[in-house]
Amino acid sequence: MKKVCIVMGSDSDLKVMEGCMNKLDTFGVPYDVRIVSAHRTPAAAEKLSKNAAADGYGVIIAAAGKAAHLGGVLAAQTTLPVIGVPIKSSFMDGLDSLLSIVQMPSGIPVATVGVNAADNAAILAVQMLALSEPELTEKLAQFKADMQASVEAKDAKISAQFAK
Ligand code: RP5
Repeated sequence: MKKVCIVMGSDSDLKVMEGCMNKLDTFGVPYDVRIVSAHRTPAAAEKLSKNAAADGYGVIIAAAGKAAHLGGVLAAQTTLPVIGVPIKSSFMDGLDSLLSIVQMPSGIPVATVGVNAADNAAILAVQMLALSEPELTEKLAQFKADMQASVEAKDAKISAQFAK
């Protein structure tokens, strides 16, 4: 199975991105974790994205905050899909990160999830890998069924609680 490359702009993004790693673990999807910055280590960013496909990755998840150019810089130099995770920064509650990642120019998309939505980035990555891994499709179907059962149980509980 191809791996996911989780790239963070800083170790300060780690706490949020642990949610991504945990979710990938539940699906049994292999991943590597890197700290590479579009601004502080641009040569490493270029090397990572240019070699990502040959290094066995099927998708890149790029998490960054503030002027969050990491996802776009990685997407510019690989044909692999790149998923961007905007990290909630100290200013603007992450709106700066979100817009920096999502507003890519035509031709270089970054599939952007919500602010701090590390788990959704993992699920989206699993869905991409599932296109060539039937076993992951089965796990995704079970994941959705479990989620549905959980919400239905909450619905039954709350409707009984407020029944008149
Ligand atoms: C971005 O700048 C990182 O992704 C991080 O979210 C933000 C702040 O980085 P630190 O100053 O905490 O290292 O590049």
